[in-house]
Amino acid sequence: MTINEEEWLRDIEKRVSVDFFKTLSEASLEELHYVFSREALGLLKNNWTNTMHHWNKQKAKMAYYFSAEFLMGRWLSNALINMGVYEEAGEAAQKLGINMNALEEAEADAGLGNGGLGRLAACFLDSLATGDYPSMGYGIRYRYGMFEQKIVNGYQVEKPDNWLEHGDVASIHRPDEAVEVKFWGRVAIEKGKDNHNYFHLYDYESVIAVPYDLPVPGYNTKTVVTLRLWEAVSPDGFDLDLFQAGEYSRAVAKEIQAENISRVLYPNDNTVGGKQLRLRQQYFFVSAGMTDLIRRFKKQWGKDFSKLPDAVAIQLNDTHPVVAIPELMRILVDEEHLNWDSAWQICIRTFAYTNHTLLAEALEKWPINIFAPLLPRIYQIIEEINRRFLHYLHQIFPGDWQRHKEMEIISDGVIKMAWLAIVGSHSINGVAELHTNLLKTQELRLWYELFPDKFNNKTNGVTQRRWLLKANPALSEFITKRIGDAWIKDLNEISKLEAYAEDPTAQREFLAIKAKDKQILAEYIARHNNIKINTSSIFDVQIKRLHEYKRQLLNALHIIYLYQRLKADPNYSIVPRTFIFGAKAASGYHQAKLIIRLINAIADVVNNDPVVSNKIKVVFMENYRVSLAEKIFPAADVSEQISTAGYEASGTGNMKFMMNGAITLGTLDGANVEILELVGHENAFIFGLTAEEVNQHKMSYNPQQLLAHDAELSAVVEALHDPIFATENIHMFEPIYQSLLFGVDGNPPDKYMVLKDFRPYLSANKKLEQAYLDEKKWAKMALINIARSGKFSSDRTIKQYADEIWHIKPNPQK
Ligand code: T68
Repeated sequence: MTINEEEWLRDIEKRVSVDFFKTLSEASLEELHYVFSREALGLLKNNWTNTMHHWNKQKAKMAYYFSAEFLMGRWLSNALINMGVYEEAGEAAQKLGINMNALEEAEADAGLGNGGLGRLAACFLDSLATGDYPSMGYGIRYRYGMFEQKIVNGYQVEKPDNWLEHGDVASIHRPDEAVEVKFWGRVAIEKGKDNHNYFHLYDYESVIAVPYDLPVPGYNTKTVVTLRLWEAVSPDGFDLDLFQAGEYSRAVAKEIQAENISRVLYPNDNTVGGKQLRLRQQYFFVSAGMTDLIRRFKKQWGKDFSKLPDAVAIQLNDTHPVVAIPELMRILVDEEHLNWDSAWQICIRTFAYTNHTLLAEALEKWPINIFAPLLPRIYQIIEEINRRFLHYLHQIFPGDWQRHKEMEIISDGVIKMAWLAIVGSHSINGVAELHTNLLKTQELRLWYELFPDKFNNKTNGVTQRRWLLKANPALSEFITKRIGDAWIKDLNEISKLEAYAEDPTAQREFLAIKAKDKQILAEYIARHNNIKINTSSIFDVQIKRLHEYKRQLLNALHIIYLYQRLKADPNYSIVPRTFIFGAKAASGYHQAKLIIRLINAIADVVNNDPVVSNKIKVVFMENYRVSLAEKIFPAADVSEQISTAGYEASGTGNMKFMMNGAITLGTLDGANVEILELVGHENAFIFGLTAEEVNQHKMSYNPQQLLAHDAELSAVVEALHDPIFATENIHMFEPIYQSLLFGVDGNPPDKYMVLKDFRPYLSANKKLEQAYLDEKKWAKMALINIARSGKFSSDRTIKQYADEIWHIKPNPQK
């Protein structure tokens, strides 16, 4: 693809005039960014429409990715890169006196996701498009995405994320494709002429789902995949009569209630709240998506629904979209009049489910008293699925009542969405080898015994186009100069870089690039945090959601330890290090928020103490998000992946660090295990309990005993009461102290074994420091990490989903 510069510039000027009544010089950066984006949209328009036409005409089997979250980040530069016109667009911008970087910075992130799960969905779309796979994403167009985080006096404060403030830069509003979604109401049964019972809903409330389509262009291909996000609107606006009567609030109440559905993203990762609005969100986008895809199916295949599993594969991203299973049953049985058994077989063959967590608090269980009134017919269908499933269980395991009880989809007043997902799908996958094995042997053991063939692993991946090519242009050039650019579409190619791991020139050049990337980040930190950092220090980075199981606390305690050592002995030798954190805590997660406060307290002390501040610095980066991540990964030397083994399903940040030449300091958890398998202990710093050991220690572990034998560690923990950190009052960090020593909220003391892993973490840190001192050795390690990161491309992951679960093939336009 190319840009006709003259035309492009003329169009831009015209758009500025038509859309904003301004001249180029009057337009703001946001406005210019908007017109640039619409111009880019124009550029891919034909490829986009042709992609869908092509697949429709070919009746290609489609994969639909249903996800409550798509953490897309910025659109423009990524789209331009994939379209192959990034440079040209940059030159055109230059002609207008605009810097492409500034233009990029004017774009708000589409932060429609919490963390790993949402970002995985975004990487998958990039890989689907690049791999020419017939596919689409369905989700929710949240009016407000992941909250904006401010740090005020060391505390996290949340602000609404008004990401659409300057317009929706990249999507197309499609009211012509709107569909109706029904809530509440009652179920009527009617006898048909054929003497069958037919069900329908009456007295329901309608909400209209209006799609916004976001194009995701593949890299160096004509394929453009659509992400269809639904917005909720009221079917009949507001109540004019009430308005006339001056009852303004009541007049708009219905409208607001409808719009509330897509108002805001729930900011919890790895926990569920069980709020009715959340369920409304789930059914809303699922029902809209199902109606949409059935409509498309019928255009191609008419009413031959036996063809559905050959035409459609649906991937359920965690349990959030699992109501899709009873929703398809409702469509097939109630609307299309299939008999239950054929409909059920179609369902199973169509659906596949991905599990993203082993945390009990993240497993969705909907109370019947919330679910049944809101979705009465769907509830009936789940009851029927459950009834038939129990019947089946009785046949397979007669008399095994305990097992039946544990596997019931509805029990103890709740609906277990994961159980429904397993029963209604033909594939259940975990997201890393270890995670899948733990699912099989622990969390879902009974299910694995019942349906061994349904279980499979799909180790996560990330798109190298955003996380290496776009985020780290200098390193990308370094790689391409040596091995060509095939790695951009096939990351296995990157293994060729290993030939340069011991090449002195390559090592020197790599270190120079890293130094430059660190310099860029240091300047950002100087501007935003007003902290001056030493760019030759180790950049040690932990960026991810704040969660106790991810153990930012372990990292923080280590810094306290270093501080105490340095204070006690200013000559204590350590390699200068900058500890960089970025993390949002769910707004209701007090313990996590307090850990942010603690990190900031440590930063205040350490950064302002002349005795230590030339050796260690601590930086908490505000408002961690995709676009900020793109600035941090390239500058990292060390990748902190220190979750308690068995808790992090996979992790994907670990992979982004690896591609950017940072060394993993991590536990044997999630995909770290697979990174270690590839690079070996000589190229990673691995420490701590294994998942198995964590399990063994659960019963016997006593942190108080441990502290009694470790004066240094004890002093570190006591620092939580030290007024030098606890500046507001000495009890401000008491909940952290309590949770470590006594356990809070019914949890055992130090549930995540922070103290148990402290000493091993310390040793790993020492080793790491030593390795860093040897520049050549470090460069070699980094180059080996990059060269062996091929497995962690989401292109590989998507190919496995396509081949092994969806049975779809690449289908590019000619
Ligand atoms: C993450 N899960 C896993 N959940 O924690 C991570 N949860 O190990 C894995 O790499 C990643 O998924 C991709 O597989 C999440 O991010 C959520 O964000 C979430 C959101 C809502 C409710 C529950």
